[in-house]
Amino acid sequence: MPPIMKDSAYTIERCLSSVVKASLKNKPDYAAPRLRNLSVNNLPSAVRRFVEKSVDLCAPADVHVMDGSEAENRLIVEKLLADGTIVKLPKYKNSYLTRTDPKDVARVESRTFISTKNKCDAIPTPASDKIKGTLGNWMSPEELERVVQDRFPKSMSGRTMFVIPFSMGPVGGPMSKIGVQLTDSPYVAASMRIMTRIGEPVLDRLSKGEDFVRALHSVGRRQNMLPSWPCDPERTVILHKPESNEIISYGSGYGGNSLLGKKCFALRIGSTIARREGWLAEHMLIVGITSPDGAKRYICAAFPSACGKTNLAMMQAALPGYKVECVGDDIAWLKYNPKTKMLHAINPEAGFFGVAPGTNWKTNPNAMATMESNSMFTNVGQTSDGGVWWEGMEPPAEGVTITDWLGKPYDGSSVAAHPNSRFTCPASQCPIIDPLWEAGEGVPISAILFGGRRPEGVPLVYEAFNWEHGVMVGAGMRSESTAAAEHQGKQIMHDPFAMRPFFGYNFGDYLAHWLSQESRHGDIVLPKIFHVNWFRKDEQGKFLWPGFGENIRVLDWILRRIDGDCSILESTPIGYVPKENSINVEGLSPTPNMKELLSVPKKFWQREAEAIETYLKEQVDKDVPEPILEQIAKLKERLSE
Ligand code: GTP
Ligand code: SPV
Ligand code: MN
Repeated sequence: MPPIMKDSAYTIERCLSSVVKASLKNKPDYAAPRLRNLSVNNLPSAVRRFVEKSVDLCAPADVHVMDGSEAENRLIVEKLLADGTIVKLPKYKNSYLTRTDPKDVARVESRTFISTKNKCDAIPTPASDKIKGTLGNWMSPEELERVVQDRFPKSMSGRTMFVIPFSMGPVGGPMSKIGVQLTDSPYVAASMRIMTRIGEPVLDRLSKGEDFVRALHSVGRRQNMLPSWPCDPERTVILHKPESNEIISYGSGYGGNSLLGKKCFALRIGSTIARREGWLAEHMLIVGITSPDGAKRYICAAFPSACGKTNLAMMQAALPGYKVECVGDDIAWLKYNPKTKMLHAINPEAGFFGVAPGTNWKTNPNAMATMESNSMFTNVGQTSDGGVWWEGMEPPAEGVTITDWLGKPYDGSSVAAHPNSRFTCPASQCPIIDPLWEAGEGVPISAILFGGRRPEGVPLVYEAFNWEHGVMVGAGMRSESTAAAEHQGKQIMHDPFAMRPFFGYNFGDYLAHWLSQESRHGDIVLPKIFHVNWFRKDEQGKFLWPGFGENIRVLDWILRRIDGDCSILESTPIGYVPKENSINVEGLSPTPNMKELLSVPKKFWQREAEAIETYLKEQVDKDVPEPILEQIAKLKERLSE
């Protein structure tokens, strides 16, 4: 047993308060707020064993069990300020700015692994040895052990280990799941408090014996480390063991690499649990739309990273009479509900970790209002009047100067904010948060949208002929790469279901699981499936569609389709597209070129169908379900007529 566990008087109060006091050497009279005593010794035994084992391995200076309280958060913030990790932003209430190490700014797909006994359970086997698999990385359990032993021993020395009991989904909800994250990053501890539900209510569930996902995180250390942002980018690894519901992440403090409830739990481990239990864990926003006649429908949309989920989820509808309300902006857990016979979705998260650049009072006023207080900004520019600034935001007031994300004076020669800079803020602060956003049983889903950044060939919207065809549309998704991960340039990449970086198991099996939703529940009313593209460009490289709040015009067409209006359709080889003049463009100036936006160029689509087929055959080979290949064959046939 590690020595610190033997000390039965070892409590949260002594620990975090003294850590903070030690960091505030220049404020000797600092009085730390009083905290409840949550002792490691009183943790439910399974949690305690996990903590003890990890303390043994990582050798932190002390351990702090988080209760999630306001007083506790104040202490963590004090520590972050004293360490120089964050600075206060006096322009907003209780908000802070972090500058990371410039080498730790995005998710690292290449260093993310799924570890299973059999490789084929985790990733598909490409058709030949010469083809490099692009649908995830596998690691053997033995190799994983070596990687862990190479990085974690004493990785937390001198630091506090935070024990974060957290719930994905409302605490105790029928679709919710629990995790315990151990981390040596107070920035991660503070961010997890915004992004998930943490603390005592979750401990209560744990003490009733509820199972939990074990998530171990250390930022590690390297030479010449920034004291304010420790990390180890050269040795970063994000490991998942779906067979034992474990996540082990080393070397990065950034986003999905370190906020382990998000991509690691809610998507990678989540998708494997979902498969076992018969539901779906997806990279999707959830939004409620009320049309002028008062009918309210919920839809989900899967777009790849930095392709518009947050913006659609919080859209300020430009058409009068429409009301949009937000349930979630990044992840949806969907499950058949026997009462409604529909798929119901919950947002497992409690906060938004949104792309900052491009966000402003015109494009996304609701996001701007959400982050006016209690928010953490990461790698954005800082203004001399105590606020933030990024590319695309309204210009700062006369005389205000900007410091860029690297801490240097901004002179316009480079960017002020890193392209993947983010805001972290509580979802509850969103002015259009849906009244049912915390409903344990989720909201009924009438449509699923797929989409991506497609400068060419892909219409503004089209509808799949049926569920099987829709699953093929999801499988065939492609999009321009963005700054959300480490890919260079703007290549059009395959990103099936916007899940390529997030599959927890073999994509072939994932497709079979999606297809099985139709037969699994005989009476299921499946959502209609659509594909949208806000990013088609003209010959000058300008977006053809105004996007943002004007996207309601496309949603309006989709809602009419959900209502069964067949008079607004035109059948094309790729699916149903809107009939001429069936999308309301009234009041748009300039009038968009709808003919171009809705066109389905045959040559382009013949190449596209070929590319999708080649991709699936090369990458997934024998694991592609037969119905998907049949759907592609039918598509090719329709395109040759
Ligand atoms: P992740 O958080 O990485 O998953 O991204 P996301 O899918 O939530 O994307 P987000 O809504 O944050 O948008 C990413 C970028 O695309 C931002 O710079 C937006 O301003 C821009 N964007 C979003 N919607 C639209 C749109 O309808 N049209 C155009 N032209 N740009 C958009
Ligand atoms: C994404 O990349 O899809 C994100 C950001 O939402 S991260 O949490 O870093 O994965
Ligand atoms: Mn995302």
